[in-house]
This record gives sequence, structure tokens and C-alpha cells, in this order.
Amino acid sequence: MVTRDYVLNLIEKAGKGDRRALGRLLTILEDVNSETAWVVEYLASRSRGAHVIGITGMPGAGKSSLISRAISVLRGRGYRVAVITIDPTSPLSSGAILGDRLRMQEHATDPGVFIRSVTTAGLLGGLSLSALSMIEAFDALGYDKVIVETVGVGQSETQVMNVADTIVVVTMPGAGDDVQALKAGVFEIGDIYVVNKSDRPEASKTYEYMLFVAEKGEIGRGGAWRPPVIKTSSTLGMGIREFVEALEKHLEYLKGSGEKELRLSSRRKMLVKLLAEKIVVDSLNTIAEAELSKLQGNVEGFYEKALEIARATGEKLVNLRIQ
Ligand SMILES: Nc1nc2c(ncn2[C@@H]2O[C@H](COP(=O)(O)OP(=O)(O)OP(=O)(O)O)[C@@H](O)[C@H]2O)c(=O)[nH]1
Ligand SMILES: [Mg+2]
Repeated sequence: MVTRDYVLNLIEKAGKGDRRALGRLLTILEDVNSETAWVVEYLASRSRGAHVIGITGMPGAGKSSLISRAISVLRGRGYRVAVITIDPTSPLSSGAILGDRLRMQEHATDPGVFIRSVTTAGLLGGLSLSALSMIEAFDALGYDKVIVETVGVGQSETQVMNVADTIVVVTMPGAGDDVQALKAGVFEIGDIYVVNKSDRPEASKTYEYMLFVAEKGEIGRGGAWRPPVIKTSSTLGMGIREFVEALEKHLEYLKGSGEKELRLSSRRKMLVKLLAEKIVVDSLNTIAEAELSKLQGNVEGFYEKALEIARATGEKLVNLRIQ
């Protein structure tokens, strides 16, 4: 049982720089439910307007390496930085999160940097309630930049669009196929496009192509902002300053145009949606388990049974009260 005093104490300590307290708070946020939803609400009410940056792109494009380089520049400018890396929970990808950690390890002892992995994907795939709740925590605790690294393929890319202020799409030089894949998923979502691994000879071709589509206005989310295309090499540390500069410019644009407010409101809407989803699933699980344990042997008529459970869940939800 997580008591209110315990959590408030954690938040206070975390606010004073106690990293263990912050770690514990994040563990509570890893599995938000009806009993702990108030924590997220409390944190959200103390938002300090962090710049939430989503980094997405193909697996292995160099997202983590780029983040690690960018952290150094951001720290040099006095910002506190939090990173949330999202693991797609597939056994195949368990190596990815290790890779993420490894690449950012040099910052592990910096008190102005906090890196956390989220292992649970959302119930419907993609961004999870845990990740969103953690964004609220970092924001409330005064982290200036909250960077979310997403898996790189699938739904999380489009979902990250709903929560981040600035979306960075990282691509790398390679076959035209990659560009086609990129085109299918992420041409419309980025605010900044990065061609990483520009130390490789094929990089200029990819860069030229990206510039070409950028000039034609084929990338980006529409509106007055024209997404820049930046060439970087995380290995050599090239283009990192330009990248951070682009992040800052985009933040200025968001503030100046009033879009920062809009993106905060999309983030909160997403939070409401994911919380609703969680409440429904939790109730369903409780009821289903109780009902299923009553059933004996081979069950026939399972559609009717499923409907019964769904109805019972609905009834339970109607009677649910805020704790
Ligand atoms: N040549 C070159 N290699 C790079 C560069 N950036 C990253 N790499 C290498 O590319 C590989 C993947 O880098 P990561 O930073 O883990 O890429 P990622 O996009 O975070 O990967 P996932 O999280 O697994 O999707 C590593 O072997 C890096 O060393 C770069 O600028 N140039
Ligand atoms: Mg990574």
C-alpha cells in the first residue's frame, strides 16, 4: 500500500536531488492504477513547462548515441536532462535497452542527468501510461529537457507525436529501402530530421535526398515551422551543436506561436485516454478472474460468457469512485 505521506515525502526528497527517492517514485509510476492515479495528477499540477523531446527513427540509427552527445551540450548550457527509453517488451529486444544504457553511461554519475528505462509497453502497444506519468514527474521536479527515446518502429512513433513538444526523426545513410520505410511512417511527424552516421561515405546521398524533400515541403507536421535537416555523427561528435541549436529554435517557435500549450494539452489528453484504458483493463481482469474460476471443464458458449464478463465490468466501473 502506497500511502499519501510516503509519496509526498518521496516527491519532496526527489525535488531536493535525492536520486533514490526519485527512483522509488518512478517505480510507483511504472504501474499507475486507480489507487495511484492521484500521484500523476499531483505531479501534473506542478508542471514547470519542461521541453519534452521525442527521439524516434529506425532501430540502430544512432538515437541513443546522439542523445548521449546532446546531453553533454545541454549540460554545458546548464539544463537538467532526463531521458526515458522505451523498451518494446519483446524478448528479442531485451538487448536494445542494454544498448541504450551503455551508450549513455558516461552521464550516469552526473547529478543533473537522470536516465530511466520503461519496460512496459502500452496496453494497446506503443507509448505507455508509465512513460507519460514519468514525463509528468520529471517536469514537476524541474528537469528542463525530458527526452523520450522510442522503439523506432510502429505505433509508438505516431503516439510520441501526441506527447512530445519536439519530435526528432533520426535516420541514417543506407539503401533507398530505408528511405521508403521512413517515408511510410515518419515523414509527417518530425519537427527536426537528423541524418546520423554522416561519417559514412553514403551519408551525403541520404542528406541530399532529405534536403530535397524538405525543400518540397514534404516532411513535417505542416504549419509555419519548416523542419531542418541536420547532418550528425555521434561517433565523431559532429553536428551535435547544430542539433541542440535546432531543438532550442523549435522550442522558441513553439512558445512564440502558442503551440507549446497545444502540445501540452495533447499530452494530457493522451494521459486521460491511457488512464481510462488502464482502469477498464484492471476492472476487467478482476472480474474475469473471479468469473473464470467458477467455470468448470470445457467452456461452451464463450461469446455469451465474454459478454457477461464485459457487462459485469461495466457495472463495476459505474460504481468505481475516485480514491
Ligand atoms: N559510424 C557511425 N556509427 C554510429 C553513429 N552513431 C551510432 N553509431 C553506431 O550505431 C549503432 C547503434 O547505435 P545506437 O545509438 O544504439 O542506436 P539506436 O538508434 O539507439 O538503436 P536502438 O535503440 O537499438 O534502436 C552502434 O553500434 C553505434 O556505435 C555514427 O554517427 N556513426
Ligand atoms: Mg537506442
